[in-house]
Amino acid sequence: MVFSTALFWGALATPSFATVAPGPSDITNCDDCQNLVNVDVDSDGRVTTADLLIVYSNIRNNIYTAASDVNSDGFVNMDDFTIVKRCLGCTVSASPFN
Ligand SMILES: [Ca+2]
Ligand SMILES: [Ca+2]
Repeated sequence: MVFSTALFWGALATPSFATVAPGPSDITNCDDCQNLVNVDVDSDGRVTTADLLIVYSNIRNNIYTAASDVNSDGFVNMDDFTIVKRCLGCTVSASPFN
């Protein structure tokens, strides 16, 4: 428990964390969708409009969930939406957050 708390605060204190998060322009193919981000928001193994709608709904309602924060930058915003949009149709591993 102490160890995981330290990891959590360590991640928050790292100033470069947000700048290294992948953005929409980093997503060029399904390999990027698999390796750089966690785009399977509903964990069904595919990237569909259902994933897109979950992210969109969370943006609209100002709800943060780790699963919807597909690029893990601490925010659920249009970057996440655009990344999921670019990955539509890809088969990926399920998000570790669900
Ligand atoms: Ca999905
Ligand atoms: Ca994000």
